[in-house]
Amino acid sequence: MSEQDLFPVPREWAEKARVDAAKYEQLYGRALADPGSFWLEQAKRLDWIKRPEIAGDWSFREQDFRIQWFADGKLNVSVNCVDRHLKDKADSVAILWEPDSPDEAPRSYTYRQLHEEVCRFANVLKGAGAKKGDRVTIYLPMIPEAAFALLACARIGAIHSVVFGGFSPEALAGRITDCDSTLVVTADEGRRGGKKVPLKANVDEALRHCTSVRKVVVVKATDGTVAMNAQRDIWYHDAAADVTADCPPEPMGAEDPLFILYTSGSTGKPKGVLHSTGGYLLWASLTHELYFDYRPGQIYWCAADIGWVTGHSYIVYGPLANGATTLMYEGLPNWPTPSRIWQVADRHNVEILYTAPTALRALMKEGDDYVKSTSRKSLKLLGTVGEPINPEAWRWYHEIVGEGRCPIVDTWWQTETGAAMIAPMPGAIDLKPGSATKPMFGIEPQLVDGDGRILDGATEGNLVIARSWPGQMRTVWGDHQRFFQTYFTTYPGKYFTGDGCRRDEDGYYWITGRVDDVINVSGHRMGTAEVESALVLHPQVAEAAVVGMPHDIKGQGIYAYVTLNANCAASEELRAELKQWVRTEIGPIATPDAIQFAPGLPKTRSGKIMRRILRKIAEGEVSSLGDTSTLADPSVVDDLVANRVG
Ligand code: 6R9
Repeated sequence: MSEQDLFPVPREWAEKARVDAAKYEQLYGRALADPGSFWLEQAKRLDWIKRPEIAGDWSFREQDFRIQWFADGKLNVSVNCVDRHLKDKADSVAILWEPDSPDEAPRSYTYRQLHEEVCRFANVLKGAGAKKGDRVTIYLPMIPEAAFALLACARIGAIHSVVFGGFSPEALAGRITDCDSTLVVTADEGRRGGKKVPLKANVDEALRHCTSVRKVVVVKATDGTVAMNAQRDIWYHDAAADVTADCPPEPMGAEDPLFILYTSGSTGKPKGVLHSTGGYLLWASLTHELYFDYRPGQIYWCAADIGWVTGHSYIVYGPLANGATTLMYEGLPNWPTPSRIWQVADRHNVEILYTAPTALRALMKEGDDYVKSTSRKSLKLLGTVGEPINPEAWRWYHEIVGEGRCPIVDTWWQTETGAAMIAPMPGAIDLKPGSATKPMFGIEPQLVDGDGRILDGATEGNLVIARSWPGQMRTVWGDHQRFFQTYFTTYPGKYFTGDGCRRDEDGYYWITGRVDDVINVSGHRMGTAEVESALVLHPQVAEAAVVGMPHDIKGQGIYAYVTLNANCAASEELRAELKQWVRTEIGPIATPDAIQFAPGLPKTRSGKIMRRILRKIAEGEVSSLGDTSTLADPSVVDDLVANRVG
């Protein structure tokens, strides 16, 4: 299949579209020409305590750097996601929960029940001392209480920081300490693919290194035995029995923080990406409705984990702001069988499914029978996110899973952007497999060369966004300078995404992947610097350099070059030990796929590691290493090539 394949908008989609091709062009033009009135009108989709009179107020330049949206508005996010639907949707299902094991019964919560759960949870948090502006770290499995906890924080104005349940105690401790969380919400254990995850024990371990935490609220999820510290730990079910289901929402400024979410960058420790209350919610809600063409009554399933931004924006905030029925799944797409994801879709009559290319590639490998043995008749639209989708996986998703009838909505965005930025609006944009297609209203993408020159027409370059949008992150928690430095100095006056991108003759955008030292493993961002830091903590490691390597299922794998201390010998045992070491330091998702012991790394005379060469070797492209003459010791390259792993 060639990249030139075009899948025109089906007639029935164009006819019923909220936004068809002509309207897309018109609204896209208006949002750029008259952003003030456009965004104030869009803001009406939210319920405000005080409706804003100003839209964007921003500058990406150093002298007056600021990003604000709807700054004079006041609202509460939990009211927008719950209370306002009580008028006409109290008895429709808000959250539909599918447990890890198919033998267990699903659970569902109507908007009325969700209201009660959120208020009760909010009162428990208050009882544990949380108040407006406090940071609450949430380390939970994919259970309904995770959604309640997020909304409960929003209700009282506490800032949540969700840490993915697969992260290690060390990674958790770092994220708790960075934002001085006073409260942690966790569960006894998590369950995924039939395996238990000792969440509470991990919290206990993490808190040996943290001084800010006063209370730990523990949700009983599996009934596993856990140690409880009488001064510090509270069982959620005990505390919930002692509070009422009445909790007045805290009025919040649109610019007040809603949450922090840590994400990997190209340097140093993970950054606490901070999102706002008003602009973020507007962006999540608008993009959820338009990109998934969400209609009342539809069952919508975003198969991400709440520990990632996709879970925040497209399991919780976007769909609930729109009064949707959002399905939350505790387990893995391929357990206990590679049919599970489709079985879940059938069981709940899912109409909209949103997942990641890495999951599709893994399922594709198992063969079509696992798909064809299921019905999938309910499916109407299929979304993807997290990394570029290769045309083979796109075609499989379209032909085999969707039987040719479902548009594939490939959404490009980032933790930093809050919600989707470039994607095909299903009634408006013809599809090209592998292209995220066209920008959302108000998004002005540009491609620039290394010197920041704007490239016109069909071309390839670095992807920047030339103006602010409501869902943009507002700062890096505790380090506003790092925020400016990371995103606005490479190409002054523009937001730099870190992604490379091509634009074709039709103005379609094709994301080509990261151009910085961030790798994308199974759709999860990993800073190579983080893995390197973990490796050099090992007593036998002198130096480490980590790069991405191509991987059939994960998209990219982690390839680590390790130089040992003098007197330390390379061995298979040590290789296994180092892999385990990184797992323990960061979490299973950071486990290196390959470790090559290297007596020396290719460095310039000024001591900089030439990653370009290391990447080529990891990719197996040893015949095109380019110029190595500027290396301090060109001979190290021969050793690296000779001892390549894989
Ligand atoms: C939402 C999310 C962001 C990075 C981003 C890019 C890659 C995400 C993509 C995509 C091509 C898509 N990415 N979606 N690349 N096509 N549809 O994934 O956020 O975890 O912060 O990752 O993921 O490289 O810069 P995050």
